[in-house]
Amino acid sequence: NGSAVVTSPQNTVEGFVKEFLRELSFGQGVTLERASVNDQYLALARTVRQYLMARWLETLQRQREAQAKSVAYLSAEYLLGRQLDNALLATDLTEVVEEGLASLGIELQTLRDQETEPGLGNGGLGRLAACFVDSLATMSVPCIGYGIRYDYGIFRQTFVDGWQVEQPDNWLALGAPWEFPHPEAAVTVHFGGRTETYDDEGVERTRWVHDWDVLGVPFNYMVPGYQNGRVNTLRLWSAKATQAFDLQIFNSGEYVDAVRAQTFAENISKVLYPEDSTPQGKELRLQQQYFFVACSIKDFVDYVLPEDFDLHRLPERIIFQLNDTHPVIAVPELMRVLVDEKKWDWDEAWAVTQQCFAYTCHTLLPEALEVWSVELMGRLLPRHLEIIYRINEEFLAEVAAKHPGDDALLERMSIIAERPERSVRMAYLATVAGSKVNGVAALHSDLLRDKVLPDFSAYWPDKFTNVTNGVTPRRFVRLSNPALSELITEAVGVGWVTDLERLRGMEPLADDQEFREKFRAVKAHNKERLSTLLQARDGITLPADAMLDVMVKRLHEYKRQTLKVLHIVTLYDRVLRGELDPATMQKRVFAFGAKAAPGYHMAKQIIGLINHVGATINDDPRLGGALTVVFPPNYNVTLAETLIPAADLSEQISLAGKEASGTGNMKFALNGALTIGTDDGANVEIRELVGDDNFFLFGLLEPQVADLVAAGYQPGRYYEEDPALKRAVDLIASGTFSGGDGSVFAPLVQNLLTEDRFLALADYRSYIDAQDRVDAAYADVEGWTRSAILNVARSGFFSSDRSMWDYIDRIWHTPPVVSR
Ligand code: 26Q
Repeated sequence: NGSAVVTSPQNTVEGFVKEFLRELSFGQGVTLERASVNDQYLALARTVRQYLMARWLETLQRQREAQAKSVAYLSAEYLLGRQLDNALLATDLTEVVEEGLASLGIELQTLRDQETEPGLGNGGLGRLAACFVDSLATMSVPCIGYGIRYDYGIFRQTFVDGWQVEQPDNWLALGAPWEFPHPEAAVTVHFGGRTETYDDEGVERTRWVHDWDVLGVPFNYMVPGYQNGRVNTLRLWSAKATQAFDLQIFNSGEYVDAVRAQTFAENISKVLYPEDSTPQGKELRLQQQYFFVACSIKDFVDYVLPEDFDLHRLPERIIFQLNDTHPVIAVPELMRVLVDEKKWDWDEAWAVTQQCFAYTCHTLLPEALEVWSVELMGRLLPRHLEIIYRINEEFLAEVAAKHPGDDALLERMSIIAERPERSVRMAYLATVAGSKVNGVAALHSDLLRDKVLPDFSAYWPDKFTNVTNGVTPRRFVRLSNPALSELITEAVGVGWVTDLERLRGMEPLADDQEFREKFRAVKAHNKERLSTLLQARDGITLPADAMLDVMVKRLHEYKRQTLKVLHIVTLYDRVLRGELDPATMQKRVFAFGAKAAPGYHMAKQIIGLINHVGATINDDPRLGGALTVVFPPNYNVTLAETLIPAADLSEQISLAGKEASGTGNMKFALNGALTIGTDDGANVEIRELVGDDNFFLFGLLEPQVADLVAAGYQPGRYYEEDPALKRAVDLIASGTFSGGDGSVFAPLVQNLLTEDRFLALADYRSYIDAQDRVDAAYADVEGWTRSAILNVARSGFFSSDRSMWDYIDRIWHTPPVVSR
């Protein structure tokens, strides 16, 4: 038993201090007296991970023995957030460490704040992957997360005069104590070249004559379960130039060029693409996708499985879950391995491959569906393109046999699109290859079935299913909201951390006056904590006793940050016109957090608008501080952890039918904010669960949106017919927020009045009326608190543990491997 060689340090203050001091001297090479905060942080991280090591090795061992089926989660993004606190929680070491550090005159919080979060994702999809691997570890389900170790994660956002400016996110600069590099286990990945056929003892086969290659170096990360002795693995791949690559170029004698050429290979894992909704079809992006997927398949087949494993039984041991289409190139890659390398027949390879994949779709926007031009794919991955063509041929032949003569159907279902450019439709490939296809919220799965992939769902009705997203209660309640956690534990016991439906036990306490007071004290405490953070982080001062109204998410037109701005401007206008008295009106702080894709000009305009409106309103003495707009830059997981627990109101105002699920919406409800939201994504399920009385619904329903668009939507008519809307738009257009210069926001205004793709103007009146109801409800302190408590008590469904059970039950069939 290999695990016997590792023993954890003693789980006591003395045991911890001894190990911490050893890490400082032998790991960091410094004395306590001379150690910097970073030295202390790195030593602490290395000490804490020691406590996880025996469990990690034991988990691997146990899994090998059990020969259980594993989930291989394939995701181009993992938005992990900081690791230290999560590791302390998993090992239940927080108090020991706090005390031990204090005995050395060190504050734990100072070291927590030294950690740079790994921002290896854009937003919802990447954070979801991080929640899922947390839940699987906590549930003792075997899982390997596969992804890319980007040298640079999502950019650091700064504002210059209110406009977004991006800075590189050098998250590795101060050391990376949570990763375990394994250069000796690197795998080679090929690119380019051509294919040729050859005679293999009378059988004609194809081989790929590749042109260049790259090494994939695995970096392992621990994924600790919550106090259950289990540690799963996240394996992120980093690109290195190969020897062959070096030699080839160095031999040409151009030494300096050769060294420079190395960086070409290493560019593959250099940077995360910061787009999250309109993929640009960039070559490097396809290289990234193939790179990590090829490494992962090779890793699983050659190293994770036993040496003599019969690959015909692969579906008994693995399910590759495709996190959106980004890893779909894994499908032709597995086919290539089985057909070209293992020399299987096409049909038997296809039968196995189909059982090994399942696909999750995360979007409804047509422009977000990934396609790759045949030209590019043929140049980079010629053999994969051939395999995709063959998959398509056989699939269409099958469809044609069932629907003779329906050429239009064949054209619609073809994996290869002919227009506007011949290209591969990755979502179709995933759907054809996957054993299951799921959406991420009930409404989304319905729309996916009926609007995005209607021909496929008619063809394979049983392939389509729903798994509503969830979030991990460890990070997003237990760690991020200690005060609420204590109150919940008082009310229902400690079990809720791994069994979130137990929050239901709090329901009766919504009617308990004393409990409501405690609940309000928790909110007040969290606002205080946020206030302190924003002051230190950004020099932002939050006014006291205001409603905290929060909209945090990526900046996108479909999410409608602009609608939020129109509300703020309307309130401003009402005060200026004397319709509202700043002395008596509901005091509000509007908090925004949002990054715009660097090339998305309209999104950047909207960021500029929010900041300019904020600057004007915050400074206007006529408002007497009744309205405040704050927009701390660089919203990330770490900021979310302090911001969300302080919120009173959660803004989930996307146009109905556009937000696949949302997961921020769940985090807010679980932390006792009320939602103002449209009938979209998981909002639908949140409202059903928390009840109509505890949710502010507004806006068109999805079918109404479809009808309005079909009838020819004219935003100008709403502008003309609603005087308050007209005044709000005119204030922006006239330069009120841009020093009198109306041209600054002219493109945005013009777009709203003539196009307004996401119907902000159509939902304006309904939104404003709902906001007025929010103000009235907030004035009823006891009623509001009651609703907030009910939001918490009824949101247990949104644990990612429940999502994982649903995947296991409907898609994966991977039972937990329990401890001996
Ligand atoms: C693809 C190709 C090229 C470059 C970038 C991309 C790319 C990267 C990231 C495309 C999409 C994304 C991210 C999408 C995303 O985060 N979607 C969100 O997923 C959440 C989890 O399911 C949902 O809750 C959100 O509704 C959905 O918007």
